[in-house]
Amino acid sequence: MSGFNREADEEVARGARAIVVSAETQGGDRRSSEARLEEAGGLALAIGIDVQASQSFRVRDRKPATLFGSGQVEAIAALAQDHEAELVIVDNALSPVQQSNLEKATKAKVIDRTGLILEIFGERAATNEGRLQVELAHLDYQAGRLVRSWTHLERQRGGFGFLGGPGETQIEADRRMIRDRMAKIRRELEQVTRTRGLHRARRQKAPWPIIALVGYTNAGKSTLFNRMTGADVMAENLLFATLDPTMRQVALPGLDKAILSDTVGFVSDLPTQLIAAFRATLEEVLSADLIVHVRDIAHPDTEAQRADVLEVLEELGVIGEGVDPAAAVPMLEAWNKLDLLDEEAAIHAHEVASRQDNVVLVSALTGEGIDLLQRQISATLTAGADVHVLTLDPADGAALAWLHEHGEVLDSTLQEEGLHVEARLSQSAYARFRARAA
Ligand SMILES: Nc1nc2c(ncn2[C@@H]2O[C@H](COP(=O)(O)OP(=O)(O)OP(=O)(O)O)[C@@H](O)[C@H]2O)c(=O)[nH]1
Ligand SMILES: [Mg+2]
Repeated sequence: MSGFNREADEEVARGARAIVVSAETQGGDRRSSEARLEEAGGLALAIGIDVQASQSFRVRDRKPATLFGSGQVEAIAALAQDHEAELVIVDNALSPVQQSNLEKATKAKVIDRTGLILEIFGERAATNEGRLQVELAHLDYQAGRLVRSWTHLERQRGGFGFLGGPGETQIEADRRMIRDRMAKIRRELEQVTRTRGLHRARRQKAPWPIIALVGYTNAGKSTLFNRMTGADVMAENLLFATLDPTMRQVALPGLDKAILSDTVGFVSDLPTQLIAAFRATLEEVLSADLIVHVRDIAHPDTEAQRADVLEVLEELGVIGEGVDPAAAVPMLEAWNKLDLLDEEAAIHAHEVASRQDNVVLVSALTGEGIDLLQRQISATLTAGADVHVLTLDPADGAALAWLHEHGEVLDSTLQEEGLHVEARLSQSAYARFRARAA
């Protein structure tokens, strides 16, 4: 990323020596502290940071000034010194005050989990849109920090009543600059989204169902995508290997044509700024006809990861309260990395999966179960497909476009009561169309 924002918040250098610490609060977590630390280490590795040591600390109540207790802060400072760390990664969310106090205590640069994830996304963003989205998220993150330290200064100044001290002027100027830049990026993003809207309109002429792969980072989405489409997108043992969505045609039994889309992985505590910035991209992907939730079934935290993914999907309004289950986008779970399970675990997984009709066990690596997954995808997409005769408002071009995108429009004639459309729709598409019209 370029621009002034980098000067305000120095870049984290590749190869920087770092330690990772986390504050473990009681009962607040779905996964073990080791697993969390390991994941944080993986995130750091994703941008080439040289992690020397990691440790988690039990924190009974979060200290507003430093998050950690004073003895713990000393221990962290000693750990940083022992390892000559120039960077301390705190795998929690830090307030600006906590961050700056910890920097003073450790004499190292301190970044929190959100900052780290933003760094990774900043480095990975390859398309113009991706770069804009990440910069927007980063600015949003910084703006929050400036606002808070500004009120903090204001309070310090107390009731003296003189305005425009040097600090305040600087921060106000920074704030204005950030606001202006954010507005500019939003406009640019709108432009990009409009252009993409055109692409989408073009695609509507060829009404193919879209299948979206979603899942936790490193679950194997890109590997599965490559396996099913014969594509060659980057698939690596690296967190957030994929950032920009990719779409490819895919051959499925009994279907003329379908589009498969690979997209950014999720992670626990995905910064809200990032979800907001990526909403446009994700929404397009998630307006799919079918979501395949790819899970790393061999990962010790597979259940926690599943819950994290569902949480993000809920935040995006794909599932959860307010979404009529009948009108929700159908979802399948692909339990991936089957090859990594030992025999006993594999038998157990098969047993559990066989009791659910929306689970398929696969190995994207060996290809096992892929044919089954493809058949299941076809079956779900065509389930209960029926020809419906619908009457549309002739002025409602969007409704007709929707039918083209999610079903097969067989005939349309303009009549007195409106536009009569004959369309073949799957059960789920029909339910979604009715929910949309209501
Ligand atoms: N053993 C095994 N490894 C797999 C399988 N599928 C994927 N992998 C490995 O898991 C790692 C991550 O795979 P990706 O396909 O990049 O995962 P992703 O979900 O696209 O990850 P992000 O793009 O980072 O969100 C790679 O090292 C893959 O080789 C599988 O079925 N078995
Ligand atoms: Mg990927």
